[in-house]
Amino acid sequence: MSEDTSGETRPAAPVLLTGASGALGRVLARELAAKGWQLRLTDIAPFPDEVPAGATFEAADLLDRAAIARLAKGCGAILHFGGTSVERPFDEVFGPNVQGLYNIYEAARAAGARVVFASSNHTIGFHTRSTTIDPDSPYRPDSYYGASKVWGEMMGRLYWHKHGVESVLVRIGSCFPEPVDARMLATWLSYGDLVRLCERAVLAPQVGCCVIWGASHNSRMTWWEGDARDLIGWQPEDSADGYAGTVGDKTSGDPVIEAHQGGAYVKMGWTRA
Ligand code: 15L
Repeated sequence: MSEDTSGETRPAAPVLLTGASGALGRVLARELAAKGWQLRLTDIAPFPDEVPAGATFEAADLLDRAAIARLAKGCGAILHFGGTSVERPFDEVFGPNVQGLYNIYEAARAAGARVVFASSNHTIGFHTRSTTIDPDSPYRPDSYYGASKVWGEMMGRLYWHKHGVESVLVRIGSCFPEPVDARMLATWLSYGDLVRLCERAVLAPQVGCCVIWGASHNSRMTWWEGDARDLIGWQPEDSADGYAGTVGDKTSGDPVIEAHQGGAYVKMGWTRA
């Protein structure tokens, strides 16, 4: 769907942003609207900011299939940031992150839209920190939340092979204003790098169904390699390295947490001896 062959920085068609009222959604809404993008914002929660110029907001539940299809109609891309974004009891994850994904992909198929999916490092959280993995390494979800993101990635693959719906599956590390602990010296994704990543994921000419590791240019980011950043034309510009002096000693003290890429999520609900 890209329009970037002539250097365009705006998609020709509107872009649907789900999860617009969440922390990352609000950043994307503000920054992409400022670039002149036509945004359709949606979330189950009210949008807490002033709706930016060129954008509209409509509250919708991801489980409302008809509403999601209507919102996606005429869009060239869906930035899917909606759903449960942390570990929760299974029943709270299942609806938005499993059934909701079906509604998103059906809406994308009907609209002929590309999906940029906010996946997570918790799809692979049980890989150890001494291992370097690539997008073809086995899934090792560390939580119901992580397993739901695996399902989202599987839907992306299914809809690409069966229906030709393109997806950029962004395995976000830790996207916060700044790193707050030692793990984030590896996993941190700055807001600026997130916005530029989403921009390229929407504008890149052809993406098929590809995976991007959502982390900034952190010299300790040695756990993840071999993604599709060259295909979409994205390189991170920020780095967590400058925070090493302030957060480098902030660890949990738990050897299981510190051994695994997913950090604290691996110990949530843990019952293993
Ligand atoms: C995520 O996927 C979560 O959405 C976020 O709240 C953090 O926990 C992040 O992963 C992380 O691993 O730091």
